[in-house]
Amino acid sequence: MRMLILGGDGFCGWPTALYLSQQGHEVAIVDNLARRAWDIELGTDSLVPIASLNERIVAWRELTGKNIAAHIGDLQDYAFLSQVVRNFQPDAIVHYAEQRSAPYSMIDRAHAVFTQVNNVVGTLNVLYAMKEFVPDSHLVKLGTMGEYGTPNIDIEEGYITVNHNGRTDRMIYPKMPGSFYHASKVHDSTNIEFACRIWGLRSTDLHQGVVYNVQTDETKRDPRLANRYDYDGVFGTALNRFCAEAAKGHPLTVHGAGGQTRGFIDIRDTVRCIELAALNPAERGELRVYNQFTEQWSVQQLAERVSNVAAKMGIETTIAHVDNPRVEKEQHYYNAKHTKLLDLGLQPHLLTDETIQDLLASALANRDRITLDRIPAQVKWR
Ligand code: NAD
Ligand code: USQ
Repeated sequence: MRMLILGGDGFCGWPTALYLSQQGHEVAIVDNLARRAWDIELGTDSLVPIASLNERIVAWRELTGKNIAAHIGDLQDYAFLSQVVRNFQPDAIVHYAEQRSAPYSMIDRAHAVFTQVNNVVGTLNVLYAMKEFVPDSHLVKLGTMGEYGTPNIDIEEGYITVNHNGRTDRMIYPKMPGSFYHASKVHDSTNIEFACRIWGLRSTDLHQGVVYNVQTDETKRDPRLANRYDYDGVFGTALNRFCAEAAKGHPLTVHGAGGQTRGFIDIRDTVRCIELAALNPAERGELRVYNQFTEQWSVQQLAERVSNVAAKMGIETTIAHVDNPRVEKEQHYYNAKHTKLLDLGLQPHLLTDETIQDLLASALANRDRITLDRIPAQVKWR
């Protein structure tokens, strides 16, 4: 298939581009390299050194003989985006290219506005480019489990049947996002559903949980192919962050009580889910929603898992219940369905001690690159 990876220089996008190329698909990347600029803005960097996008692509070509085209530009620039889409004629457009940090979106008004404009306008431009130049193409859009929030009922995969005053309808599952970033994904989902309904586009909205682990079979093949490893208080996410904290001798930063429960997925399953969705496209006019995670954990459970594995490796850790910078439920019901990708053939990598060990080993090897004062999560929701 011809696969256009929007955001193909990022944490999920780069390993996806390599995986799809390895599977024999024709891959092209669009990215404006904004993520690298946000590291500079925040005074942080990937824990594992990463090569430039150009060096990455050259390394892949040298190793495999396979070419990945790169187009550097912004999704908000419709002339640029529509030209790439028109020329490449993708069978599937995999859309990762958004500002994806909840804390970044909560820094202040300017960062909230930037996040929503970047994400919502970028996605609207993708929809218009599809309508204009590739109406039969399939949009594989990365949404987030955080669109649903933490309701006190089971979470379905996108839709729920509601009985109200004697009448019944299948409706979009209610949303309760936890940050202006998560809200931008809700706005995207609304626009995508509308575009599918009125223009007959096809899309799969992957409501992905928190991604953990860093490297895939492909990114491990050469240091120049290495994936980014975020550990800082703005872009670092639970589990990977706990491993970096353990390696640096920093207490594991559980926010508040630690009963916050989320869906989690290994990066090696992320890349496979994208291929499964692309190989089994939605119908014209259809918006499908798949919940893309494989296990649910509370942050306290994850901190304990990391702490136990670290102990076996001779690393002493403490778990600190820091004041929660966010406004979120710290103890709650959570039961989210996630069978649709399994039905398509996903064979999950469940969280093992070996994966935690690998993350700890990688963080230890790059321990000197961790800046202690970048670790605390300082962005407050209130
Ligand atoms: P990332 O920040 O590492 O990658 C996103 C990439 O998109 C970056 O390379 C960035 O430069 C690019 N980009 C952003 N805005 C752009 C624009 N306007 N034009 C062109 N390029 C742009 O993020 P990630 O962790 O790889 O996440 C990818 C997607 O998956 C995001 O949409 C995110 O919301 C979603 N997601 C991520 C996770 C996770 O845990 N990382 C979990 C669920 C969903
Ligand atoms: N948390 C801690 N300690 C930390 C970091 C986080 O307790 O050091 C807690 C947070 O308070 C939250 C939970 O862990 O309750 C998850 O936070 P996170 O930073 O790991 O992830 P989140 O902000 O939810 O965002 C990440 C990605 C985002 C994606 C989302 C999937 O950055 O792009 O959309 O995971 S989901 O959580 O399902 O919405």
